[in-house]
Amino acid sequence: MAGPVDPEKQPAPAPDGNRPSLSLHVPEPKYRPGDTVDFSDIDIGTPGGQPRPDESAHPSQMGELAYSLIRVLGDDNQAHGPWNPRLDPETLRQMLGHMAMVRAFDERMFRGQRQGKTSFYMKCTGEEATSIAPAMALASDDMVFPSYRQQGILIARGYPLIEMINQIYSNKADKLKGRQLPIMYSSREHGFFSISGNLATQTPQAVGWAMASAIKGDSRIAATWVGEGSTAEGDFHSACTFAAVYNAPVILNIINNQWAISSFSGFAGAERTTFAARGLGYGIAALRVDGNDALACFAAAQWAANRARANQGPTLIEYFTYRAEGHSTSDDPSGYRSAQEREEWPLGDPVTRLKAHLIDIGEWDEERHAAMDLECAELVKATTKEAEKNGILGHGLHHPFHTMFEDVYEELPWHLEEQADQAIRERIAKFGTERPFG
Ligand SMILES: Cc1ncc(C[n+]2csc(CCOP(=O)(O)OP(=O)(O)O)c2C)c(N)n1
Repeated sequence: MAGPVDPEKQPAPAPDGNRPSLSLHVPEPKYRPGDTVDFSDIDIGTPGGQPRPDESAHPSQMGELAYSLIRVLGDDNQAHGPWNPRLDPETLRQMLGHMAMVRAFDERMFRGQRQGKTSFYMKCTGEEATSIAPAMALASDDMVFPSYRQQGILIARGYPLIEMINQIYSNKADKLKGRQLPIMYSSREHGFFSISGNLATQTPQAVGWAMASAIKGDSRIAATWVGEGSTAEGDFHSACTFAAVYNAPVILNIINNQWAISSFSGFAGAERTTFAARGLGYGIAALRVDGNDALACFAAAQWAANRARANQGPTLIEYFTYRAEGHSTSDDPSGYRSAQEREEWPLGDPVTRLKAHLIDIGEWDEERHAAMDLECAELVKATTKEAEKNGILGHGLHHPFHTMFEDVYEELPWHLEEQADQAIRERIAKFGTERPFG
């Protein structure tokens, strides 16, 4: 049987006169499993070397910021340049604490999946700064439309850990009643829009929400997060068009972590230009930021939030980072990329870098850091035990079966009522009760 067609390997058809035969380029990642990785061709610029334009600057006057990298933390662990947000030590420690908590949470939930307590989990290792720093730069009542790798926003906004775990376990205390894939949180009180598994749908929703906020004369802005792979979806481009046309008070964050499961960023266009540069084509202010530098992430988000709040329009921010672990618990990255990539990533680790900065300015030390890590791990462990009382995967302590028919329609349509009755009758006939497991 014929294999997949590789246009580059097809025999060239006979040229028509003097015209060359056409061909396509199919992107191929530089490194595959076992390959030696050399990232020295990535231009990471100099910390502190990027200009900081006025927050009302016209996008056309700041084009270079879509191609360079805004960086603040240097190899000397000091903060440099005009993008230094000059945060006080207490705020820096808080930021570090949120990142440590996300890491501890991710570790335990990942393990919980391996132990069969949940069906699914997604870590954000290496990308913590890209959700926590922007969340801290926004007002607590600004509306966020995240993707599935922004658990850091909920942690930064003080969402109870136990609610996150109940949702991950889909247990009887799960506020979403088991209707969402584990990790697809939702919290109206925390301004956290329901996560959608359909990639990029959150981007036009964020723009629409921001437009509505402006129409109502409100002062709250919106922010959305989307993976670089997902920017290939049409929804993202509709979002950009609406944001630009109506000068919507919105921040479009692209998390470029280099991989979309096993597809490298080249399949979404990274070989041609930067993701930040997409903004320029729409007339949207665009910033490209070292996503492993928490101070640069904060500064860029603050710049964009001030701009939106002052009716100066939307900003698109590309956070240049690296997905240090698998896409999810269902993924094994050793099958498609070199294990060396993580070690060789030229922008280091966001937690290590912020920690080193705090130590360098005399506001932190190794002992306090170790104690904080331990405290986070203990808290997550204790909360996990608490959540387990409400049930884990397969233990049947979930919401009653018939609730799947509730909350969608104000009045249940007749055909669903029929289905509900039939399902409950069959369940009782089989198990003698509607809730055979508890
Ligand atoms: C519309 C749509 N297409 C495909 C998928 C399957 N899918 C889920 S995650 C994912 C990769 C997304 O990668 P990226 O946007 O780069 O985000 P990352 O996972 O790296 O954070 C794909 C293809 C989906 N959920 N929705």
